Order: sequence, then C-alpha cells, then structure tokens
Amino acid sequence: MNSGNFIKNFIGGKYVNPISGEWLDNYEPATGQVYSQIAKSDKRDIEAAVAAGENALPIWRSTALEDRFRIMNAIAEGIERRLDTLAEAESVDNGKPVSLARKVDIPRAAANFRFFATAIMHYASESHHMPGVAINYTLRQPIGVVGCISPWNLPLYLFTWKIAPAIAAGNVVVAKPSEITPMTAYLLGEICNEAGLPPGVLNIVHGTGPDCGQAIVEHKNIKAISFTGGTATGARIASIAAPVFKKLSLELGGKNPNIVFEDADLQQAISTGVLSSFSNQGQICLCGSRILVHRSVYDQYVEQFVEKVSRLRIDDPMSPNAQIGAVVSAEHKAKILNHLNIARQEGAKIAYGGQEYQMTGRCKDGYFLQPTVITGLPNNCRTNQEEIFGPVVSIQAFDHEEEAIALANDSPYGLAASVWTENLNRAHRVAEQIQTGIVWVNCWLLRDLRTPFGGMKNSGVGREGGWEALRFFTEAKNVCIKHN
Ligand code: TXE
Repeated sequence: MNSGNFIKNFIGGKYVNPISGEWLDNYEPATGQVYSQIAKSDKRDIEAAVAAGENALPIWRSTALEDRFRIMNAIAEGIERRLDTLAEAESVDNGKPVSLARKVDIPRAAANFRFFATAIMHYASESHHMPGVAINYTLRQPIGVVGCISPWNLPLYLFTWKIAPAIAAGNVVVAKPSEITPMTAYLLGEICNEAGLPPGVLNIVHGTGPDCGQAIVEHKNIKAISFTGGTATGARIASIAAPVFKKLSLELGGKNPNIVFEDADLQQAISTGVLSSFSNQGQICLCGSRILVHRSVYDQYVEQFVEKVSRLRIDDPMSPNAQIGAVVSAEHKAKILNHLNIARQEGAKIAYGGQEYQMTGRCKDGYFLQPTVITGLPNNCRTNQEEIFGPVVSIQAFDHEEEAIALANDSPYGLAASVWTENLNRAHRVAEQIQTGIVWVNCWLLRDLRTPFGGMKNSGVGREGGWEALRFFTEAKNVCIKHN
C-alpha cells in the first residue's frame, strides 16, 4: 500500500502528479501538523481524467452485469482486507476516533460497493403494451462521464456512496474528494486496480473546490454531478450546472430536530441523543443538533443528558478509548468557536462545555473542542437556525405536539429528524408532518441502503440510495414499436 506522502491523482488506472506540479499541505487534525502533500490539480487534470473516462466508457458500458458485479465485490473485498490501514488513514486525515472509522466509515464504504453490485443485477425496467398497436419498453442507459464531489466529514463512506451506483450503472467517473481529507480516496485507486476495474472507469483528482471541483462542474462532457457538501457550495454548483442542463444530486447541510415526547423511553432517547449529537464530533449532516423535549420531562432529560456528555472521553483519535476526537481543521474549529460566541451573545446558557480542549503530548496543537450543550435559546436565533456542524447541541422545551412540529419545521433545512414516543398514532402523525427527507422513530442513523436518501428545503435536491441512485445515474429512453 502506497505510503501516501504525496497524494497523487489516479487517472487511467495510474498514479500521476498534478500537471501544475504544485502540491497542497495536508494537515493531521489531531496534531495540527502537515503530514502529507496533496496534488493541486486544475482543469487540465480534469481534462485528462475526462479523456481517460471517455476511453474506458465503451468497454465499461458494455461490460456484462455479472462482470460489474464481480469487480465491484472484489473492490469491497479489497476495502475489507485493508480495514485497519484505511481506518487509520481516515482517522489521521479527519480527526475522528479510529474506532469509529473501523466500525462505521470503512465497513460502510465496502457495503456501498456490495449493495450496488447486487442492485444492478436486479435492476429491471418497464414495458407498456398498447393492445393491438404497439409495445413500449424503457431502456435505462448509463449517462456517460459523471462527476462525484464529496466532503470531509465521512470521506471514504460518502466518496464511495456516489461512485458505486455510478459505475454499477455503467458510467465512468471523475471523482474529487475533499482536499481536507484525501487519503482514503487516494488509497482506493490501488484497490480498484487490484479488483480488475478497467483503467479509466474511476478517475480520482485531488485539489481545491474552486480550482478542481469547479472544473468538474463546468466540463461540457460531464453530464451529471453528484455533490455532498455545504449548502452555499451546492447553490454555486447548481448555478453553473443548471444552465447547461446537467443532472444534479445535491446532498447539503442540515439542522436536524430530535423530538422527545413525554411518553418516550427516556433512557434510550438520552443515550441515542448523545450519539446523534456528538458522533464524529457532530460533523455528520444527519446529526441531531436541535433537541426538543416535552416540558414535563425537560429537567430530567437535560440533567441526565449533560451527565452522559460530561463522561464522553476526549482523546487522541488513535486511542481505542477516544469517543470525541479532533474537529477537521483549524478553520472549522474557529468557525465552531465563533458560533459559541454568537450563542453567548444571544443569551445561551452553556449547560456543559463551551471551550477549547487542551490536549497534551503529540496532540497539544490539535483541533480539540469540548462537547457543548446549550439551553435557554428560542428557536428563531442564529444558534438554532444556522448549521454549526460541530460538537454543539441546543435543547429547547415544548408544551404540546403542534408546537413541537412547528419548532421542528421552523428551519431553512429539512434533512432528517428523530421522534421519540411510545405512541404509535403519534409516531405516524408527527412523521407525516415533519418537513425532512428522513424521519427516524425511536432510533437514529438506522440505515437501509434500499431507501431513498436526501433532504428538503436547503438540505438539497435529488435522492441517493437504492433505486433512486441508479435512476439518477441512468437516462431513461422509451422505445415504441408499432406492429401490424
Ligand atoms: O464543504 P464544501 P466543506 C456543511 C457544513 C460545513 C460546510 C462546509 O456546514 O461546515 O458544509 O463544509 C468541493 N465547485 N457540510 O467546506 O466547501 C470541496 O472541495 C465544486 C455538510 O467541506 O461544500 C469538497 O470536495 N466543488 C455536508 C466538497 O465540495 C467545490 C458534509 C465539499 O466542500 C466547490 C460536509 C465549487 N465551487 C460539510 N467548492 C453534508 N451534507 O454531509 C468546494 N467544492
């Protein structure tokens, strides 16, 4: 496995330097030190990647489904064989506890390839009979060269969540991981070669959003863009892609409500609430950053929630005991601290945390923050309206169901929600009215990959997952054959 000191582009099945000959510093969040260099690519590298893809397209789009199935499962096996190496690389790059990468990120990357390897084998299309006149059948064909742009919070997990359905459907891919967490995407190239993926089917180009990501969005031969990242960036991508009629899937930010009714299983709601607020240092678009608790159980919830949060172990991400690692970058740490200052100015009570966390030893210069619990703020303030995307949660009380629903929906975002109640009627009634793309009842992050995944409002457009992803990465053509 390459050491990865120089994170090169992977184009046409080969690791190559950026045409610019320039490199970007790649920092380890736990230490605040540069630990590798990443290719500083631009539109010239994207041009080369598109050319490699176009060379591979005729072969790949006509590759038998059984062969795609076999190769994609071989990629999954390659990822699984390298579980420890990839988990460590993910943790070093992102700052998340290595235990989380080993348990969630890397196994899910393998699962993404396995899921779409089988999905493509069972992907049927339709026919429509006009009795005595004609038969219509629908061909679902690959789009061609597609662009996949992914963020830093779940690096390999979200990178492969886009690539797997795209190649399963017969497309070739130009993919760009976040420049903040490029390592596992870099390591994926070799795994694809070993699995027998034809050169040029997957091309991985590293670099910044404006220099490299934007070149993918602008390239005239890239006909679909699947993006996960910030809402502002999503809007910029849409402004470029829409006028040239590119297909777009945008998975953006969230400010997810976690609603706890008076009849909830409170212990379960509290322990899962701590996970949904602080997993991955709160850097998951699905994190429950606004907790709404019925007033009758509010004091008990806050007291026991804070007690559990106070026992979370902030540690070196490489430590097996770490539950809270480093946030992803110095800039992101500063953004989160700024949000905490805004919360204070808005009158927040910091029920727990609120400060930087000073580590020692090799992590003394790392980007560590205490998990923070805020109370006492109304919903219509910046703290409860803006995505902070860090280890910060705000808890509010409500008095009745209609108020809880109104508070939950009082957000520019609409990605996910959790609802805690033992009342079946209320569960269905509330789930129906919450304006999010995903509603979990008495659980969080329980994922069935067959289900549609995506948000409403400023959380994006399009759906990933299951048949939705295969539909996104194919063009439907209707063939109508008249008969006498
Ligand atoms: O995302 P960006 P970042 C949210 C979260 C976070 C904010 C910004 O609030 O603080 O987004 O995070 C590439 N054309 N989420 O900075 O900037 C970029 O290089 C094309 C929620 O990571 O959107 C990277 O590969 N590409 C999200 C990817 O887009 C561009 C998870 C994401 O970068 C580009 C992460 C451009 N003009 C952050 N500018 C979720 N929904 O999970 C940047 N990029």
